[in-house]
Amino acid sequence: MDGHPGTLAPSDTAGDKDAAKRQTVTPAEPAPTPAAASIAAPAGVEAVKLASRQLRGTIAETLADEATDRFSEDDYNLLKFHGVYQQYDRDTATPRKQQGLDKEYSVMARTRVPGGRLTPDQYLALDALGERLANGSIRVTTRQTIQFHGVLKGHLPALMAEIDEALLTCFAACGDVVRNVMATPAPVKDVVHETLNRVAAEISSHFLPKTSAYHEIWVDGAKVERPAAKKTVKKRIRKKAEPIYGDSYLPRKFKIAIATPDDNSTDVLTNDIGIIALFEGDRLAGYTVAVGGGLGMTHNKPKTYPRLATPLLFVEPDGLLGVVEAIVKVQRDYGDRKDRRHARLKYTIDDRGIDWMRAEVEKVAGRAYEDPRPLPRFRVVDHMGWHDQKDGKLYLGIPVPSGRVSGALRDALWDVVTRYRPTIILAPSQDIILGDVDPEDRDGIEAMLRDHGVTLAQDLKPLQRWSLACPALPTCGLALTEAERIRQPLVDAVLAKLAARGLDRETISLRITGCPNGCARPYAGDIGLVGRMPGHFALYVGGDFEGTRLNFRLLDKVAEEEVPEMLDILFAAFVKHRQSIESFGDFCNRWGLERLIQEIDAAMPAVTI
Ligand code: SRM
Ligand code: SF4
Repeated sequence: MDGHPGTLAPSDTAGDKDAAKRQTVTPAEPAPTPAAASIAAPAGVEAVKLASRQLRGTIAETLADEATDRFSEDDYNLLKFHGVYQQYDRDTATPRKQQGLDKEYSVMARTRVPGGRLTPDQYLALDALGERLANGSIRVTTRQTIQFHGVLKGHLPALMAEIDEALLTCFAACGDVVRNVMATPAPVKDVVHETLNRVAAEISSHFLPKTSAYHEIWVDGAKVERPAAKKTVKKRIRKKAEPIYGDSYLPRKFKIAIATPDDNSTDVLTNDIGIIALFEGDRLAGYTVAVGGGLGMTHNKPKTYPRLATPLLFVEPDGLLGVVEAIVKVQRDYGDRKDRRHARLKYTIDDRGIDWMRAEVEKVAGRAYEDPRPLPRFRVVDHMGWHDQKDGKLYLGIPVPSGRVSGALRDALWDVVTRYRPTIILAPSQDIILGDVDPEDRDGIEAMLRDHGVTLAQDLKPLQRWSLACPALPTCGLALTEAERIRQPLVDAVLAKLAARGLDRETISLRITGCPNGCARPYAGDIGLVGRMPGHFALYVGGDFEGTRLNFRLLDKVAEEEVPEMLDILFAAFVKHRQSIESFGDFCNRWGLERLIQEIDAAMPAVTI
């Protein structure tokens, strides 16, 4: 589909101009009412969804067409619902262009793994697929899933079919639907943790789209001869209604996480719906449900901004699914379908008010709810290293730098999982937890990991353990800077500054992203580095480690090599002026933007702000 008359390329979101063109941007206007939405002719991605015959489009036809190595723009948009993003190698694009060659296209595929739980066989199957059909690695994401990069179009059907054989799916891992539901990763066998996991899995199943398109294309489709796929797929279409989503699905991606105040590993308030389970001892009293979290923004577009979720109501345990469904339906009907940059629930709420939201949710659910219960202070638990599972078994958190499982770490995990068969939990910190370990296997596992040269949690300083980076270059079409590939040297350089001031044992989180979309949740940590333009980052400080306060932008365009020096000015002030056991994030927040800027100006007058 070509862009409709209102389609403009955004100027500064993306490094990839093609990706920028794919985004439909229209001037911001009030969110449409359901009636208004039905009168206006759907455009852009909305029109693609509506015409897609429930997410089929021409994906099967393009798969069968061996003459092309890529999908059309319409199918690019639909593929997301199938967990697949078309990408190209950004490292080789320019040199190839200079030689008159086309880009090297491939796809990224993302699984859907509620709460990040995998069996050992599932993990081994995914690892093997990473070797055979992707770029030789798998990657743990910040929402507890596994991604494959560098999958060639011709390998995609096999990849998807084998993921299905492993009893996993990529369906609804991306797209305008409820995405992977996150839960606290600790595999502790107690009422609290088991409840969180069960609930995450129930919500995830409840919101899986009902269309049989995924099955037809990737499961049935993979069983038929490729040239016959087009005909066969057409014959097999079984139309199922989408009772929750309708034919246009949601206006935009929709994210849900669950946590307890005792462990906010999921950064629950950064989600469209953040569910905070409140226990009285072992008894689940119910949930405070918060709405309107989301981090994506665009530089220099103040109408886009990160936001933490606002507590909306309290619901008893049995009422949770009902209220979550009502919230999703309100967003389905009132979310902005004209401007995708204004289409998340956070904007619906800010445009219409939290009281409107509560009233609308109660109308859709057909009942009233209690006010949200006050929340105790949040904590974030360190799941790396060995921990007691409370059932006689142990779990081991293994740091995975930027979530990338490759090289020696990948070999080590393969050997450990094959030999000891632990359960696998993908953590929101991009790390891997081995669960259900017999205490007598502890030494053997540790020795096996050491033999492969794996760095264990006890070898790392807090900053190394608590730093995240998104993939950015070379795969992400929206990246303005590096992130994953510079994480280690950058973290080491910042750590050296901390060490020189005796601060290297401080618990400080550092989150790096290659653009302002916020995939490694940079606005919800102590320090955020957000790709601004090639080689330059915006520096954010003043958030809290527990994920309950957003940080603020201190400097706009800091050269990558100057980041440690800039932070060192703040570390020096922190050492001198911190109050009692105040954390670095709390200190920056207390001092505020102006005073911190004065400090930087005094130390380094020539800095560009
Ligand atoms: Fe993200 C788009 C990677 C978590 C906000 N994200 C992308 C894409 C698909 C780029 C694209 O649209 O072409 C990235 C693929 C890069 C690649 O090469 O793999 C991408 N996002 C990721 C992952 C893999 C980062 C990671 O380091 O693990 C995470 C996958 C999670 C998963 O398994 O589902 C990931 N993305 C997030 C998060 C964090 C979270 O959800 O907890 C956010 C911020 C929270 C939020 O949604 O507001 C996030 N991603 C975005 C946005 C901005 C959305 C917005 O409202 O403006 C985009 C761009 C978009 O949607 O237009 C985006
Ligand atoms: Fe890509 Fe990183 Fe930006 Fe996400 S934050 S869109 S992964 S560059």
